[in-house]
Amino acid sequence: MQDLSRYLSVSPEVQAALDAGQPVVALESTIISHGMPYPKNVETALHVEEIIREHGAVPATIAVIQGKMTVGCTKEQIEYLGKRGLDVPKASRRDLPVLLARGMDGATTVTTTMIAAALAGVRVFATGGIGGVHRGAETTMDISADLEELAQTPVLVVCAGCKSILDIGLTLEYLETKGVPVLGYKTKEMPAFYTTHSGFQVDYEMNGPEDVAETFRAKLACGLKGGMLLANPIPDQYAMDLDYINSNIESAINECNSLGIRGKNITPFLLDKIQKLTGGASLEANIQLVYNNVAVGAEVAKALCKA
Ligand code: PSU
Ligand code: MN
Repeated sequence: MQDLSRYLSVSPEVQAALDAGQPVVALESTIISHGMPYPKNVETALHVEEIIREHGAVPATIAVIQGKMTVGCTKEQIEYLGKRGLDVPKASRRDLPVLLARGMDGATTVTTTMIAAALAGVRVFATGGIGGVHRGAETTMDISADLEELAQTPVLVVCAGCKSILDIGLTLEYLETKGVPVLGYKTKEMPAFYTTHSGFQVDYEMNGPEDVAETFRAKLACGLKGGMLLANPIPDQYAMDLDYINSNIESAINECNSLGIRGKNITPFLLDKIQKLTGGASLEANIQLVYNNVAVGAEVAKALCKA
């Protein structure tokens, strides 16, 4: 096998934390380049790192920078990813070999952030939302690579559930088939990103970071392939009105379909459209739920580091 250092670069701070058995939380970069507008994206990404530090863990923002999976981006790199926005290619598993071979940049999705985190030895990753089975997938076959990654890569992903741009029921069915535990953080209901209610149940309710860490430890110890999904509901005071957000999601999906948007452009298009339709209210909710998730991610990473 080729020397991985040609393709993987771990920052000195993250490497030192990993070597010392200290908690590290991975963060993705598609949310920076494709998920939020500049400069809110950069402000959010930097504040997320502060929150993780306040909780006593080390943040590791991940992106592909000049052909290297970079685990622990610098402030300057985060600023660059945020400013260049959509000009940074969205990097999923299938894009990775080309970006690495050509020395290109890439914004890592949940999928590629998990890949780089696992290669570096980072076990916990916090973000906003994951990709899933899209509505209408029975004809389009639009199913995010994030679900396959959860099935094969040993990283715990903290998210706020899935948005109703997805078919939440089918996403849960898919995860069940793939053997991915879907855990609710202090809830029995699968949260729906902007709202705490979806009408679907999670597999198990977790009562705190230790409970999550103990469950993940058992999975790893037995060599059960793949990761786990921890769904953490948006705090009540930031949750949006269900009918309001759903009607805007509906309009965004209709426009997406009538414009014939396809493939990897669908999710970024919908996120942007929803932000515009709600006059920025959905962006504020999105930011707050990410803050909430990284705090839980840091606590779980700490619990995992205890013997
Ligand atoms: N959902 C969000 N915000 C995001 C994404 C999803 O609420 O930024 C991003 C994540 O990076 C996720 C990706 O991994 O979109 C999924 O894209 P696709 O649906 O094309 O697989
Ligand atoms: Mn897709």
